[in-house]
Amino acid sequence: MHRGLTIAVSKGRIFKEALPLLAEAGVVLRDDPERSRKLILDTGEPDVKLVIIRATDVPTYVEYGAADLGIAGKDVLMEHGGGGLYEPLDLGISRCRLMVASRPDADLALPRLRVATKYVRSARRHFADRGQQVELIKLYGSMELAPLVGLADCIVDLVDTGNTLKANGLVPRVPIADISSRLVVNKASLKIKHRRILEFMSRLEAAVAGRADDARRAGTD
Ligand code: PRT
Ligand code: MG
Repeated sequence: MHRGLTIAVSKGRIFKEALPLLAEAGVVLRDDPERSRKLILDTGEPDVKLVIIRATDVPTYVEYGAADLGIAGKDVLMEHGGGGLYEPLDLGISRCRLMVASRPDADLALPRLRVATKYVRSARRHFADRGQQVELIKLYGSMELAPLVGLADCIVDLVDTGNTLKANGLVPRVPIADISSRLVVNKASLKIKHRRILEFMSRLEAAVAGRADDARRAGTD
């Protein structure tokens, strides 16, 4: 583990929204991430690096200390399972909802309901909490297709605008969780690099609070 800070992020939508927050917290990228194929990006501060990985790998890197900090969706963190890392800050970005969705006429009370999802753990917990026996079918993408081809009775997936569901003749049925991106921290790093990490966290927290103020002001105008 080097002495500076390594921050793990994924390149998709979270990255786009996280960059301005990181910049406000003093972490400015020196490489253009859209153009660069580098997996380790330098920042304006010589001892702070970003590592670019798959969204679902962020909790793993941080838990094992390959990165001190990371930014990951709550959906990914719920699937990973907590305990191995700290989750001190809700960044309020990349918001969406984890939902049960289906064709409008689907009966969700069916015995042995077939549920297709990438979110097997969250789906299992949701139905178990309601005492419902379901058959979980693990998929890695394009969940919306499953009910259309008879693979499943419903899906558990992320919904933002609802456009993807609509375009495929599906409707949202039951909300499971509100999702946003979180800062996660390696437990040993927090002890060893305590001051450095707390300082970074407080700057990031201020940037997030600034956003919330802007949003509130825009809402009342
Ligand atoms: O591609 P890779 O496997 O590396 O990862 P990824 O594509 O899952 O990662 P990335 O970087 O795109 O980020 C995914 C993260 O963004 C998720 O883990 C969530 O925390 C967050 N997020 C927020 C979303 C959405 N909103 C979202 N709407 N991730 C995915 N979607 C998808 C959803 O799965 C569905 O297919 O968008 C579609 C629905 O959008 P609407 O607007 O049509 O409802
Ligand atoms: Mg993607």
